Parts: sequence; C-alpha cells; structure tokens
Amino acid sequence: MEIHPKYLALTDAIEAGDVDAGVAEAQRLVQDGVSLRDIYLEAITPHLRDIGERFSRLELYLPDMMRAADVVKAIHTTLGGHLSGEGAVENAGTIVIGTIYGDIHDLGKNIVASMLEVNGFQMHDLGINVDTFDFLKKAREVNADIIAISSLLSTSLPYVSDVIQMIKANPADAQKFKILIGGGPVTAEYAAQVGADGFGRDAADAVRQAQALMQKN
Ligand code: B12
Repeated sequence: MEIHPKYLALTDAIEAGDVDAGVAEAQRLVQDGVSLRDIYLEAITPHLRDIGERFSRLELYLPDMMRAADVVKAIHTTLGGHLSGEGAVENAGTIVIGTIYGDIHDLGKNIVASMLEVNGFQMHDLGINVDTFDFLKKAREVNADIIAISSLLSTSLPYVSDVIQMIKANPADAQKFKILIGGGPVTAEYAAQVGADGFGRDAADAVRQAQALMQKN
C-alpha cells in the first residue's frame, strides 16, 4: 500500500524511533483535521507492516522494530482520546479482549480496543500473553457478549484454537459468547476453520464485525 506523502514526517519519525517527533507529527496531523483512525489505517499500520517485512528479510533488527513500536505506543497513549465513534450507541455490548498466550504484540489490539470503546462497547482488556482459560474466566465474570482475541504470531495460533474449543465445549458458554479474532496471520479462512464467529481485518472492520455479532445475539 502506497503511503500518502502527507504522512512522510510521521513515518520517518517511526522509522527513526523518535518518540517526540512522532507524537508531535501525529498531533500536527490531527490538528490539520486528519482523523486518528486514518492515521492508523493509512500510515502507521502499513508502515509497521513494511518494517516487519524488512525485519524478516534481515534488513532491520529487533531493536529497530522495538524503537518503532515505542513511537506508536506513545502516539496511542497521547492521542488515543482523539479516536471517535461513528454512530456510537451507549452500551453496544461487553467485550473481553486480549493478546493470545505466547504473544506480546499489543499495538494493534490496543487500537482495536480503543475503537470498540469509542463505538460504545464496554471493554475488558486482559493485556498480552493471556492464558487460554483466562479469556473464558473473565467473560463469565463480566457476563461478556464477545471474546476478542489478537494473535500476531503464527506460533501462537494453536492457542487461539484452544480458547475456541474450550468455549465450544460447554453449550452454555458456546451460546453466550461470540468469538472475534484478528491479527497478522489470522484470515477469514482460518477463522472459519477454527470455528470463530467473526474475523476483523483492521480496527474499523473489528467494529463492524462486533456490531454484526451483537445482532446475532
Ligand atoms: C511492532 C512489532 C513488534 C514489537 C511489538 C511491540 C508491541 N507492543 O506490540 C516487538 C519489537 C516487541 C516485536 C517482537 C517480536 N516480533 Co514482531 N512485529 C512487529 C511489527 C513490525 C508490527 C506489528 C504491529 O504493531 N502492527 C501495527 C498494528 C496496528 O497492526 P496489527 O497488529 O496487524 O493490528 C491490526 C490488525 O491485524 C487487526 N487486529 C489485530 N488484533 C486484532 C484483534 C481482533 C479481535 C480483531 C478483530 C482485529 C485485530 O486490527 C489492528 C488494527 O488495525 C510486525 C510486522 C507486521 N507485519 O505486523 C512484526 C511481527 C508480527 N513480529 C514478528 C516476530 C517474529 C516477532 C518476534 C518473535 C521477534 C523475535 N525474534 O523476538 C518477537 C515476538 C515476541 C513475542 N513473544 O510476542 C513476526 C511474526 C511472524 C509470524 N507470522 O509469526 C512479524 C510479522 C514480523 C515479520 N515479518 O517477521 N514485534
């Protein structure tokens, strides 16, 4: 995906791991009327994808990826409040979200959680490296409608399937909790294969999918 030149200073700052410049540039874009949602979808996500591809070609190293992630994290911490919901309804539903066991990636999960929140969902974020049973435990505790699982690592995908099997094993849980999954290696085909109720490509899609799942309840 071609990134628009208006985002060049931002992607340069992410590339350089320059937290101050990245936050300042994101702030400037927001002040210029660019929505934070667009900044994520049109610049941050594709640029991080590119960084990841260069990492797998050994053109970049882990510390480069870590520095880039720090910039994005700071942008989210500083500006996350600028996300806005589209036609948000009060109490659209209750969602338990987390990054699956073995996986510490949380930038995408945090963006998804924020977008769902501003669209009226009550969010319970379990964080990263979440034990498979903890999704179900929390969902029962808060009487959730949806369990949302993020997985960026292929090696952690089997644990996503474990969570789903655990939920489906008990008819009461299976009926109550809809399962929404997403993240790098997750596809619609994979979601169907493991019996998830929905798959979200990105944060905007996650909101659409969650809203659709609520209709099915
Ligand atoms: C930043 C990053 C890191 C950071 C993470 C920092 C953090 N706090 O998250 C650090 C440096 C720590 C890191 C570590 C590692 N990483 Co890394 N990382 C990335 C990178 C470059 C970007 C990920 C990202 O944040 N993208 C931006 C966000 C906004 O996009 P996203 O995560 O895809 O999320 C969007 C959608 O997927 C979707 N979504 C996400 N979650 C969910 C959930 C639901 C329910 C829904 C509906 C939708 C949804 O919506 C999001 C928003 O639009 C990716 C490259 C890539 N292609 O993704 C590699 C990548 C994911 N990492 C990779 C690897 C291998 C690792 C390490 C194993 C490296 C190592 N040798 O140590 C470790 C893993 C440690 C662990 N146990 O988890 C590989 C994974 C390969 C694979 N398929 O298994 C990738 C793909 C790089 C590559 N090409 O090799 N990484």
